[in-house]
Amino acid sequence: MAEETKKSIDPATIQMLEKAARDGCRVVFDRAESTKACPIGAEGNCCSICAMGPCRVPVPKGREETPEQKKNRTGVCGATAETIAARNFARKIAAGAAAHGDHGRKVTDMFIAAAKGEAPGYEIKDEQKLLQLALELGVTIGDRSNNEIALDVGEILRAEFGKQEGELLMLKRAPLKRQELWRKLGIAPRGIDREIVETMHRTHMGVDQDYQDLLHIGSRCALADGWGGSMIATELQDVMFGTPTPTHSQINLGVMDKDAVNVIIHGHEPALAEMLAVVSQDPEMIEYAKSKGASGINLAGMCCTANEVLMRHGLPIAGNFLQQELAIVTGALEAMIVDVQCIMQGIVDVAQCYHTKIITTDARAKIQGATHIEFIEHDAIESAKSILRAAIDNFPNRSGEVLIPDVKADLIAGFSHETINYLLGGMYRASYRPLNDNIINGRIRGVAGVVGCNNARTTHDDAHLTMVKELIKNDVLVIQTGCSAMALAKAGLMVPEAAALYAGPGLAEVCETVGIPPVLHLGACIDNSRILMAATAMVKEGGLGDDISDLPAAGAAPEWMSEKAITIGQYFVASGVFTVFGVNFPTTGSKEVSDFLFKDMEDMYGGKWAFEPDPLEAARLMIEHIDKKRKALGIDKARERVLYDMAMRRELE
Ligand code: NFS
Repeated sequence: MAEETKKSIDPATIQMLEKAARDGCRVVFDRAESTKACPIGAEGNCCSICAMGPCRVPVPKGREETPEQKKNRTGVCGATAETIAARNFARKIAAGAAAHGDHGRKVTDMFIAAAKGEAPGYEIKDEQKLLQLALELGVTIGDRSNNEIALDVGEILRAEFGKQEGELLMLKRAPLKRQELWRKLGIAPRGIDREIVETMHRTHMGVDQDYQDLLHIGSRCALADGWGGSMIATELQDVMFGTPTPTHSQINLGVMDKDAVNVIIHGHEPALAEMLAVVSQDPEMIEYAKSKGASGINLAGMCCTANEVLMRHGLPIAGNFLQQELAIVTGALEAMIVDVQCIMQGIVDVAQCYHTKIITTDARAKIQGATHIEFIEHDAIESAKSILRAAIDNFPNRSGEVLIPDVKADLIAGFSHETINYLLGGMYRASYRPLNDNIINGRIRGVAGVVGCNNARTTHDDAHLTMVKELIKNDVLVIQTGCSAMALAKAGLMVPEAAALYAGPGLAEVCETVGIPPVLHLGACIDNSRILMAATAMVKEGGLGDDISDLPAAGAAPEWMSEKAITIGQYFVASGVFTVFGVNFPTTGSKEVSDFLFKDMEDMYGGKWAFEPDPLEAARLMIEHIDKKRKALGIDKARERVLYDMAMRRELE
């Protein structure tokens, strides 16, 4: 038991780890013990991009290196430790941007198909957002139909992926000063695919071998994700599936139902999940489930697909990244339906210990040993039904012990940046003014975006929870996405009542007045683009400087693991945000590269990286940064003076 508690702070996870051990089933936590991380690779000191290597160039431990020794510490081609670390880092950025970008492209394709009437079942749900996008992109509205407008919008945005020159259209959303800075530094991305390809080319053997230059073009590639691929995905998903509004749901393995056909949809792209949400309500499908002896169909999400359907349908979440195998360990999961990203190959092995069917549905992501039933968007309803039928057919195959942890928490999610606007200002005067005012008067000290994954090399959920509690205790409003949001939701911090329990007095007062939790769930990881938009809205509202880098704000991914997280971190930094990562950092093997990321970038971008595995210390760094920005804005004194007299309370209300 003591061992298990080191692995996770989540009681549902601990209970399932014990069951997995009893059932003789190996899960990710076991593999993390038996497979040690390579310390040289972890620090960025291993180059495997050509067949003369892999070359390992670790810093000698415990002795001072002479200049001569350092000079000789290179790969066979002569690449220095700096080049190797920077090249590895830039490649991670390219991979993350490719993952988000390809998600965005798929959404764009579907959006166009829906506009042409070639994807029955999908339609324009948010007309207002469509029209706003059309205005922004210069698409004629007139008396044209929504589908005609959507077709133009979709085609303009699809062209962003293959664009060869100029700059991405959505860069214009950023504060003017930021746009000018990107142009001046030569990092305004041209086309999404172009930046990814160029980064892959430059990091090929024998091309760009200047670490500063490599990190710089890494920024351009990352910006093509944040203000490109991810932002396009978020925008078009909102138009097609609806812009999220606050919705109540539940989270953790306890949302599974032992009497029903349990189906988990896991991955990232919402197209199939949206359809499953619809067809799982279909009386014909429910009858079919009953004919197999089940009480009905229970659909839940996992990882970012979960966030997508939670935000828009209030569908429950079974868990975050490190819980994917544990849902199978319950013995009550009929099918895990996956699409792309963050799907551990280990689920197939774990499923062999139980009756669960692993169903891959995307042509881009097949797994040996899984059943592949491709989801056809053009015939979405029938296609989703056939996938669901396969899950239902598996219900009678349950065998062995069924144990669903009786652990779940309530949460309120669905805080798109439009919703935050509306909630704060009200329908007739929607604006970020109240947020800015409360930051200026010091009730809210600043804003922190805490995002990212779980990582089996550190206690599951612990760093997320510790960091966020510390931030809100210090009156920092926390906005979240991804698996980090799920960690906080599981711990009960995403309900309005959490403000009184955990937030500092200023933040609690604002949350109670508006009726929001102190920790706001903004969606999936691609929805980090919503954080960029929220930050921009704060700048444009006025009173907090004229660039994102002026805001009393910070970002963090305390349990990151995926390459996408590095891309997100880099576009936060290049957008002017101080960003702290935990667990480990892939350049610590090169002092020069780390110094460049942790120090010099601030002079260039106004934002920089930091690495701090201790979540309390990391929170302290973020608060220190927020206070530094408050001081620069001249609003540091306001915080000291905050006393809540009746007039101020009335003004708040
Ligand atoms: Ni983000 Fe979402 Fe989770 Fe990490 Fe994976 S699910 S896109 S990468 S693990 S937060």
